Amino acid sequence: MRDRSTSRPSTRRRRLVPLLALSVLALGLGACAGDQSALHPAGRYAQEPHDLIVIVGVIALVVFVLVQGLIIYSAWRFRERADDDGSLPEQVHGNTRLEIVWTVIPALILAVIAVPTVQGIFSQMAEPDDDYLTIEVYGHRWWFEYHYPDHDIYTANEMVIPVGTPVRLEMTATDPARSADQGVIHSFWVPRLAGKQDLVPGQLTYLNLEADEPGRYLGMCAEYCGLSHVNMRIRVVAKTDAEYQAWVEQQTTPAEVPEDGTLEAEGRELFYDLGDRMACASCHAVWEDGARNPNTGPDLTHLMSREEFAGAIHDLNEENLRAWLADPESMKAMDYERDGIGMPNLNLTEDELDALVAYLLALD
Ligand code: HEC
Ligand SMILES: [Cu+2]
Repeated sequence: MRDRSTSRPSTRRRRLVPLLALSVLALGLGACAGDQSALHPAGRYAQEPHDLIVIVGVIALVVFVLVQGLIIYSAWRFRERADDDGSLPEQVHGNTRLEIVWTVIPALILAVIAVPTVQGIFSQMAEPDDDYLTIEVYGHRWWFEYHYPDHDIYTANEMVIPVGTPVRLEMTATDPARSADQGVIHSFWVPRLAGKQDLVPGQLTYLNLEADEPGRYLGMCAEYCGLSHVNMRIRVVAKTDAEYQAWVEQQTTPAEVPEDGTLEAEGRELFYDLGDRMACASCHAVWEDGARNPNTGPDLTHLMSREEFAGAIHDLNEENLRAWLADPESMKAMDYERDGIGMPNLNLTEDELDALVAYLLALD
């Protein structure tokens, strides 16, 4: 009786181990196949790191099989036998030729891998040969801002690009002159479109990307940058040439000023003046005329042309917008009082919320 009760759980545990290992493997492989996988490249700049992963993976597999095979073979070949006389196998100390061989082979492997690796690093950053589009990328705590110098478009969270055109990103972290955010290092990573590159305060870094097919490509900040690092996502929206031209047209058109007497017009007034509270316009630009300038927060001129907001973590709809304005910190981890970073709670009344939400929803 006693024996059975003690042996049972351990057998069960032994059965659980391979099951657990299998589920971990399945989870891991599942992650590799997803929308955000470097193993599923969607353009030439993602193809390079992908091919490198394959080359290194194959070499690693060969080394793994060889070494493990030798270990298993030795364990089996020199196993204890019933007719052992108890004497030890012949003991040897060192083998110069063998040691040179197993030092030279890895060195050669590394030298061979270094060639495509170094080439790849440079091609991710070098000026593309064909005509390309330049986009300036600013990493803020905790959202990405995009500026298109050719059209003077400012936008946030979603980077819109034309398919089949190389895009050259000129990246840096927050300009301290613009924000209380003194700038920390972020990293831009959209696995299906390119390699990964840091955004460094006070310095420009470069990264090329390109999408072969229209679609939405997911990415994220890949360098720990504080409280809401995990809420700092990237969406690259690749459009056909015609769609992209239409987008440029829309973005280079100033925002419409709502008609007097409407709820939207009331919202617009509040946007510029909230009495003794900080006005929205002290951090956000809605471009109506004159020069287009960036501000501390995301540009809202064509807010509703985007699908997501707040670091691309929330769907952009009326309900979420209202919740955001009512209490931003309930929607995204940040502490404006303490850090001066992010969006403060402006204690808006229900009426103010109605008007501001109506105004924002009209910014398309
Ligand atoms: C002190 C500066 C500040 C003030 C004042 C402020 N905001 Fe913001 N707001 C921000 C910052 C910073 C973000 C980006 C937060 C993030 O995503 O982490 C933001 C995000 C937003 C967003 C989401 C935009 C996007 O694309 O992600 C909206 C909409 C918005 N604010 C509207 C308003 C309105 C309306 C007001 C006035 C009632 C207001 N804000 C007042 C700083 C401010
Ligand atoms: Cu970041």
